[in-house]
Amino acid sequence: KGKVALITGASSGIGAATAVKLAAHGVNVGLAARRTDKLQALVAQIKEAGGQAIAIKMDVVDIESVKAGVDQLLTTYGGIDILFNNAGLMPASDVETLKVDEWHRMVDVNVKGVLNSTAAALPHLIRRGEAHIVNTSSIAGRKVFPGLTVYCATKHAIAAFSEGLRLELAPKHNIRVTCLQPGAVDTELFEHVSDAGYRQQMEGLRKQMTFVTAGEIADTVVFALQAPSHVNVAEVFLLPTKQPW
Ligand code: NJP
Repeated sequence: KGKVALITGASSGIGAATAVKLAAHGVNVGLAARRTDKLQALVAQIKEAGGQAIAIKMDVVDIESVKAGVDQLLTTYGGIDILFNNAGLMPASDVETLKVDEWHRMVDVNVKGVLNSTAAALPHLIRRGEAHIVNTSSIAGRKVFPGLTVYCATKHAIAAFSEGLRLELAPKHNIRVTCLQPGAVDTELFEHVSDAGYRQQMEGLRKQMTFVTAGEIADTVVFALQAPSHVNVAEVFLLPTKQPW
Protein backbone atom coordinates (compact mmCIF):
# COMPACT_ATOMS: atom_id res chain seq x y z
CA LYS A 1 0.00 0.00 0.00
CA GLY A 2 1.30 3.44 -0.97
CA LYS A 3 4.07 1.92 -3.09
CA VAL A 4 4.75 3.04 -6.65
CA ALA A 5 4.93 0.64 -9.62
CA LEU A 6 6.00 1.12 -13.22
CA ILE A 7 4.37 -1.44 -15.53
CA THR A 8 5.49 -1.69 -19.15
CA GLY A 9 3.05 -3.24 -21.62
CA ALA A 10 0.20 -1.97 -19.46
CA SER A 11 -2.22 -1.24 -22.30
CA SER A 12 -3.50 -4.83 -22.58
CA GLY A 13 -3.23 -8.40 -21.35
CA ILE A 14 -1.03 -9.28 -18.38
CA GLY A 15 0.20 -5.71 -17.81
CA ALA A 16 -3.29 -4.21 -17.75
CA ALA A 17 -4.67 -6.94 -15.46
CA THR A 18 -1.75 -6.53 -13.06
CA ALA A 19 -2.22 -2.75 -13.01
CA VAL A 20 -5.84 -3.17 -11.94
CA LYS A 21 -4.93 -5.65 -9.17
CA LEU A 22 -2.01 -3.61 -7.85
CA ALA A 23 -4.10 -0.43 -7.79
CA ALA A 24 -6.77 -2.31 -5.83
CA HIS A 25 -4.02 -3.09 -3.28
CA GLY A 26 -3.27 0.63 -2.91
CA VAL A 27 -0.25 0.76 -5.23
CA ASN A 28 0.16 3.95 -7.31
CA VAL A 29 0.67 2.64 -10.82
CA GLY A 30 2.41 4.13 -13.83
CA LEU A 31 0.89 2.51 -16.91
CA ALA A 32 3.42 2.50 -19.74
CA ALA A 33 2.81 1.58 -23.39
CA ARG A 34 2.42 3.21 -26.80
CA ARG A 35 -1.41 3.08 -27.11
CA THR A 36 -2.37 6.00 -24.90
CA ASP A 37 -6.10 5.68 -25.59
CA LYS A 38 -6.05 2.26 -23.93
CA LEU A 39 -3.94 3.58 -21.05
CA GLN A 40 -6.30 6.53 -20.46
CA ALA A 41 -9.29 4.17 -20.36
CA LEU A 42 -7.48 2.01 -17.81
CA VAL A 43 -6.58 5.04 -15.68
CA ALA A 44 -10.27 6.03 -15.65
CA GLN A 45 -11.27 2.48 -14.66
CA ILE A 46 -8.71 2.36 -11.84
CA LYS A 47 -9.68 5.80 -10.53
CA GLU A 48 -13.36 4.93 -10.62
CA ALA A 49 -12.55 1.95 -8.39
CA GLY A 50 -10.75 4.28 -5.94
CA GLY A 51 -7.16 3.61 -7.08
CA GLN A 52 -4.34 5.84 -8.32
CA ALA A 53 -2.77 5.60 -11.77
CA ILE A 54 -1.21 7.66 -14.52
CA ALA A 55 -0.79 6.96 -18.23
CA ILE A 56 2.77 7.09 -19.53
CA LYS A 57 3.32 7.11 -23.27
CA MET A 58 6.41 4.97 -23.68
CA ASP A 59 8.15 3.02 -26.41
CA VAL A 60 10.50 0.69 -24.51
CA VAL A 61 12.78 0.47 -27.55
CA ASP A 62 13.60 4.18 -27.25
CA ILE A 63 15.74 4.85 -24.18
CA GLU A 64 14.86 8.58 -24.21
CA SER A 65 11.15 7.72 -24.15
CA VAL A 66 11.78 5.33 -21.24
CA LYS A 67 13.76 7.92 -19.28
CA ALA A 68 11.04 10.52 -19.84
CA GLY A 69 8.42 8.02 -18.62
CA VAL A 70 10.39 7.27 -15.47
CA ASP A 71 10.75 11.03 -14.87
CA GLN A 72 6.99 11.45 -15.26
CA LEU A 73 6.40 8.75 -12.65
CA LEU A 74 8.94 10.29 -10.25
CA THR A 75 7.41 13.75 -10.63
CA THR A 76 3.94 12.40 -9.91
CA TYR A 77 4.58 9.90 -7.12
CA GLY A 78 8.12 10.73 -5.88
CA GLY A 79 9.83 7.36 -6.44
CA ILE A 80 9.59 3.78 -7.71
CA ASP A 81 9.33 0.62 -5.62
CA ILE A 82 8.23 -1.93 -8.22
CA LEU A 83 9.34 -2.33 -11.83
CA PHE A 84 7.31 -4.76 -13.92
CA ASN A 85 9.17 -5.33 -17.20
CA ASN A 86 6.35 -6.90 -19.16
CA ALA A 87 6.12 -5.40 -22.69
CA GLY A 88 6.72 -8.00 -25.35
CA LEU A 89 5.68 -9.49 -28.69
CA MET A 90 5.68 -12.90 -30.33
CA PRO A 91 5.42 -12.97 -34.14
CA ALA A 92 5.97 -16.70 -34.83
CA SER A 93 7.64 -17.98 -38.00
CA ASP A 94 10.15 -20.60 -39.16
CA VAL A 95 13.75 -19.36 -39.16
CA GLU A 96 14.19 -20.34 -42.82
CA THR A 97 11.56 -17.77 -43.87
CA LEU A 98 14.07 -15.13 -42.76
CA LYS A 99 11.69 -12.60 -41.26
CA VAL A 100 14.72 -10.67 -40.09
CA ASP A 101 12.72 -7.51 -39.31
CA GLU A 102 10.54 -9.49 -36.91
CA TRP A 103 13.58 -11.02 -35.24
CA HIS A 104 15.08 -7.58 -34.73
CA ARG A 105 11.80 -6.25 -33.42
CA MET A 106 11.59 -9.07 -30.85
CA VAL A 107 15.16 -8.46 -29.72
CA ASP A 108 14.47 -4.72 -29.53
CA VAL A 109 11.26 -4.97 -27.49
CA ASN A 110 11.63 -8.23 -25.54
CA VAL A 111 15.30 -7.81 -24.63
CA LYS A 112 16.53 -4.26 -25.19
CA GLY A 113 13.24 -2.86 -23.89
CA VAL A 114 13.76 -4.69 -20.59
CA LEU A 115 17.35 -3.44 -20.41
CA ASN A 116 16.23 0.13 -21.14
CA SER A 117 13.57 0.28 -18.45
CA THR A 118 15.82 -1.48 -15.95
CA ALA A 119 18.57 1.04 -16.63
CA ALA A 120 16.20 3.99 -16.27
CA ALA A 121 14.55 2.74 -13.08
CA LEU A 122 17.39 1.01 -11.22
CA PRO A 123 19.05 4.01 -9.52
CA HIS A 124 15.63 4.97 -8.13
CA LEU A 125 14.88 1.42 -6.97
CA ILE A 126 18.25 1.25 -5.21
CA ARG A 127 17.60 4.60 -3.53
CA ARG A 128 14.44 3.18 -1.90
CA GLY A 129 16.47 0.66 0.17
CA GLU A 130 13.94 -2.05 -0.67
CA ALA A 131 12.35 -2.75 -4.06
CA HIS A 132 11.13 -5.43 -6.46
CA ILE A 133 11.66 -6.16 -10.16
CA VAL A 134 9.36 -8.57 -12.00
CA ASN A 135 10.39 -9.59 -15.51
CA THR A 136 8.02 -11.36 -17.90
CA SER A 137 9.94 -14.20 -19.47
CA SER A 138 7.87 -17.23 -20.55
CA ILE A 139 7.68 -20.99 -20.69
CA ALA A 140 9.61 -20.11 -23.88
CA GLY A 141 12.41 -19.01 -21.54
CA ARG A 142 12.69 -22.58 -20.18
CA LYS A 143 12.05 -24.61 -23.34
CA VAL A 144 12.34 -24.11 -27.10
CA PHE A 145 9.46 -24.42 -29.59
CA PRO A 146 9.77 -24.64 -33.40
CA GLY A 147 8.35 -21.50 -35.00
CA LEU A 148 9.20 -19.55 -31.87
CA THR A 149 12.96 -19.92 -32.04
CA VAL A 150 13.83 -16.23 -31.89
CA TYR A 151 11.07 -15.53 -29.36
CA CYS A 152 12.48 -18.34 -27.19
CA ALA A 153 15.95 -16.84 -27.51
CA THR A 154 14.67 -13.49 -26.25
CA LYS A 155 12.80 -15.08 -23.33
CA HIS A 156 15.81 -17.23 -22.36
CA ALA A 157 17.75 -13.97 -22.32
CA ILE A 158 15.22 -12.51 -19.89
CA ALA A 159 15.41 -15.58 -17.65
CA ALA A 160 19.20 -15.25 -17.55
CA PHE A 161 19.03 -11.51 -16.99
CA SER A 162 16.54 -11.98 -14.15
CA GLU A 163 18.74 -14.51 -12.38
CA GLY A 164 21.79 -12.29 -12.79
CA LEU A 165 19.86 -9.29 -11.46
CA ARG A 166 18.71 -11.31 -8.46
CA LEU A 167 22.25 -12.45 -7.65
CA GLU A 168 23.64 -8.93 -7.96
CA LEU A 169 20.84 -6.88 -6.47
CA ALA A 170 19.03 -8.93 -3.86
CA PRO A 171 21.79 -9.43 -1.27
CA LYS A 172 23.41 -6.03 -1.83
CA HIS A 173 20.45 -3.70 -2.36
CA ASN A 174 17.48 -5.60 -0.97
CA ILE A 175 15.90 -5.69 -4.42
CA ARG A 176 13.94 -8.88 -4.98
CA VAL A 177 13.69 -10.19 -8.53
CA THR A 178 10.92 -12.40 -9.88
CA CYS A 179 11.05 -14.12 -13.26
CA LEU A 180 7.51 -14.70 -14.50
CA GLN A 181 7.18 -17.65 -16.90
CA PRO A 182 3.61 -18.19 -18.10
CA GLY A 183 2.33 -20.83 -20.48
CA ALA A 184 -0.59 -19.98 -22.76
CA VAL A 185 -2.43 -16.88 -21.53
CA ASP A 186 -5.56 -15.46 -23.11
CA THR A 187 -4.32 -12.04 -24.37
CA GLU A 188 -3.77 -10.09 -27.59
CA LEU A 189 -0.29 -11.60 -27.99
CA PHE A 190 -1.45 -14.21 -30.51
CA GLU A 191 -3.15 -11.60 -32.71
CA HIS A 192 0.24 -10.28 -33.86
CA VAL A 193 1.38 -13.57 -35.39
CA SER A 194 1.91 -12.68 -39.07
CA ASP A 195 2.60 -16.22 -40.34
CA ALA A 196 -0.78 -17.66 -41.42
CA GLY A 197 0.11 -21.28 -40.59
CA TYR A 198 1.29 -20.54 -37.07
CA ARG A 199 -1.60 -18.19 -36.51
CA GLN A 200 -4.03 -20.95 -37.39
CA GLN A 201 -2.13 -23.38 -35.16
CA MET A 202 -2.38 -20.99 -32.23
CA GLU A 203 -6.07 -20.36 -32.80
CA GLY A 204 -6.50 -24.14 -32.74
CA LEU A 205 -4.82 -24.29 -29.33
CA ARG A 206 -7.52 -22.10 -27.87
CA LYS A 207 -10.08 -24.72 -28.80
CA GLN A 208 -7.98 -27.51 -27.28
CA MET A 209 -7.64 -26.07 -23.81
CA THR A 210 -8.71 -23.30 -21.47
CA PHE A 211 -5.92 -20.73 -21.38
CA VAL A 212 -4.86 -19.07 -18.14
CA THR A 213 -6.38 -15.58 -17.89
CA ALA A 214 -4.34 -12.40 -17.55
CA GLY A 215 -6.04 -11.84 -14.19
CA GLU A 216 -4.81 -15.21 -12.96
CA ILE A 217 -1.26 -14.26 -13.95
CA ALA A 218 -1.71 -10.91 -12.19
CA ASP A 219 -2.69 -12.77 -8.99
CA THR A 220 0.67 -14.55 -9.01
CA VAL A 221 2.52 -11.26 -9.48
CA VAL A 222 0.64 -9.86 -6.48
CA PHE A 223 1.56 -13.03 -4.54
CA ALA A 224 5.27 -12.56 -5.32
CA LEU A 225 5.15 -8.88 -4.39
CA GLN A 226 3.32 -9.57 -1.13
CA ALA A 227 5.77 -12.22 0.12
CA PRO A 228 7.47 -11.27 3.40
CA SER A 229 10.46 -9.01 2.75
CA HIS A 230 12.95 -11.80 3.55
CA VAL A 231 11.35 -14.08 0.90
CA ASN A 232 12.19 -13.73 -2.79
CA VAL A 233 9.79 -15.58 -5.09
CA ALA A 234 12.47 -15.95 -7.77
CA GLU A 235 10.40 -17.81 -10.39
CA VAL A 236 6.71 -18.10 -11.17
CA PHE A 237 5.92 -20.81 -13.73
CA LEU A 238 2.26 -21.46 -14.41
CA LEU A 239 0.39 -22.85 -17.37
CA PRO A 240 -2.97 -24.28 -18.36
CA THR A 241 -3.63 -27.69 -16.82
CA LYS A 242 -4.30 -29.16 -20.28
CA GLN A 243 -1.22 -27.62 -21.92
CA PRO A 244 0.53 -30.69 -23.37
CA TRP A 245 4.05 -29.30 -23.88
O1 NJP B 1 0.22 -9.63 -24.63
P1 NJP B 1 -0.43 -8.26 -25.15
P2 NJP B 1 0.53 -10.22 -23.18
N1 NJP B 1 6.89 -0.23 -26.14
O2 NJP B 1 -0.19 -8.26 -26.61
C1 NJP B 1 3.23 -3.64 -25.17
C2 NJP B 1 4.57 -12.47 -22.28
N2 NJP B 1 3.93 -13.80 -22.38
O3 NJP B 1 -0.13 -9.51 -22.10
O4 NJP B 1 2.65 -0.35 -26.89
C3 NJP B 1 6.04 -0.33 -25.11
O5 NJP B 1 -1.82 -8.15 -24.64
C4 NJP B 1 1.85 -3.47 -25.75
O6 NJP B 1 1.46 -2.09 -25.65
P3 NJP B 1 1.34 -1.06 -26.90
C5 NJP B 1 4.78 -11.73 -23.57
O7 NJP B 1 5.90 -12.18 -24.28
C6 NJP B 1 2.67 -13.93 -22.83
O8 NJP B 1 0.33 -11.67 -23.30
O9 NJP B 1 0.22 -0.17 -26.49
N3 NJP B 1 5.14 -1.29 -24.98
C7 NJP B 1 1.02 -4.30 -24.81
O10 NJP B 1 0.61 -3.55 -23.70
C8 NJP B 1 4.96 -10.32 -23.05
O11 NJP B 1 6.29 -10.10 -22.65
C9 NJP B 1 2.11 -15.19 -22.94
O12 NJP B 1 1.08 -1.85 -28.14
C10 NJP B 1 5.08 -2.22 -25.94
C11 NJP B 1 1.99 -5.38 -24.34
O13 NJP B 1 3.31 -4.98 -24.76
C12 NJP B 1 4.07 -10.28 -21.81
O14 NJP B 1 3.74 -11.64 -21.52
C13 NJP B 1 2.82 -16.31 -22.57
C14 NJP B 1 5.92 -2.19 -27.05
C15 NJP B 1 1.68 -6.73 -24.93
O15 NJP B 1 0.44 -7.13 -24.44
C16 NJP B 1 2.78 -9.50 -21.97
O16 NJP B 1 2.10 -9.97 -23.12
C17 NJP B 1 4.09 -16.14 -22.10
C18 NJP B 1 6.85 -1.14 -27.13
N4 NJP B 1 7.70 -1.02 -28.16
C19 NJP B 1 4.65 -14.89 -22.01
N5 NJP B 1 5.61 -3.25 -27.84
C20 NJP B 1 0.73 -15.42 -23.49
N6 NJP B 1 -0.07 -14.36 -23.70
O17 NJP B 1 0.37 -16.58 -23.71
C21 NJP B 1 4.61 -3.91 -27.25
O18 NJP B 1 4.78 -17.22 -21.75
N7 NJP B 1 4.28 -3.30 -26.10
